Amino acid sequence: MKEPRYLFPNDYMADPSANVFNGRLYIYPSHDWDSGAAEDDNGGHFEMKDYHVLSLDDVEQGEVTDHGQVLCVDDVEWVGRQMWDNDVAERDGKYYLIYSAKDKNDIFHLGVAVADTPHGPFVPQHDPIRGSYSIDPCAFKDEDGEIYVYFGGLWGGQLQRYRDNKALENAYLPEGEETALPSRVARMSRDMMQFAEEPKPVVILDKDGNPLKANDPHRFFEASWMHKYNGKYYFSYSTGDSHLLCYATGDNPYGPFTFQGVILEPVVGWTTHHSIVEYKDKWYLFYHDCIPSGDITWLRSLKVQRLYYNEDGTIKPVINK
Ligand code: FUB
Repeated sequence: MKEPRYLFPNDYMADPSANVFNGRLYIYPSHDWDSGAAEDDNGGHFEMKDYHVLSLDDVEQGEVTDHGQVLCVDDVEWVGRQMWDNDVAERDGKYYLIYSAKDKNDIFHLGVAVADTPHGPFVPQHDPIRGSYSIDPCAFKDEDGEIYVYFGGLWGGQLQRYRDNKALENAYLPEGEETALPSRVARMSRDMMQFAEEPKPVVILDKDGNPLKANDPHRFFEASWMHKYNGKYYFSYSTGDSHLLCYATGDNPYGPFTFQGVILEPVVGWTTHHSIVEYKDKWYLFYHDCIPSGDITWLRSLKVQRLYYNEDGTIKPVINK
């Protein structure tokens, strides 16, 4: 695979969470559309109202199956609008879709919906996960069977409204030399319906062991992803307003993680969001850009490219041609 592949030219989709279930590759994207909402710094133009599941068995040239709509805003009692990024994890033969959406007061939470197959349809819980907030869940299953959800996003993702898992009276976004706001991680309960613990900060350290600062273009903004390679934990994320995909590595799912480098330079479009997965002995980066829509930032297209590691375990930067 020499060139990146656009996966689904039939429709605009973004934020691909790629997972392998039963030997097939499934993609859980956000479903973009043109709602007519004006663009703003809080993502008011991302008015997504449903999810589709895509699957394929050959990433490089195989046919992509669209399993159709698997969950929509009207299916969920607590959701008001904006179904953003989602991901799926399997436990004991059931598939749990964890998604971010705004409640009827315009506050983001994470919800759970359950299915018997990886392609749904997914039956939603009546209420969001207790104590959940912000956006962009990544559901990571470790080799011991524990499932961890990484989440959080700045600006429209509302993470700056919380400290120590409590809502602040006034949002606070660190600036300059202050420590950057971290993503969060929580282990899921056995039944996958709740957090099994209070969410913890995902701390990213520089090579000197200091937490990344708010003015660092490599600091966390949104789009957490976790994968494991050769026993190491790779936490990757988007830097939002500096438009990079970066990664940091650690020895356990909670971190701390040490910053390693940039995976992908800015793509066409404001947002950048990805997942990394091994399928049929090859590693891939799934992401999106806005080239097909002519740089309309809320109409994004899914892409995939091979991803390679160096011998020392660092990731070779991916060139987005
Ligand atoms: O798709 C809506 C938002 O845009 C996601 O939640 C962010 O990660 C960004 O891709």
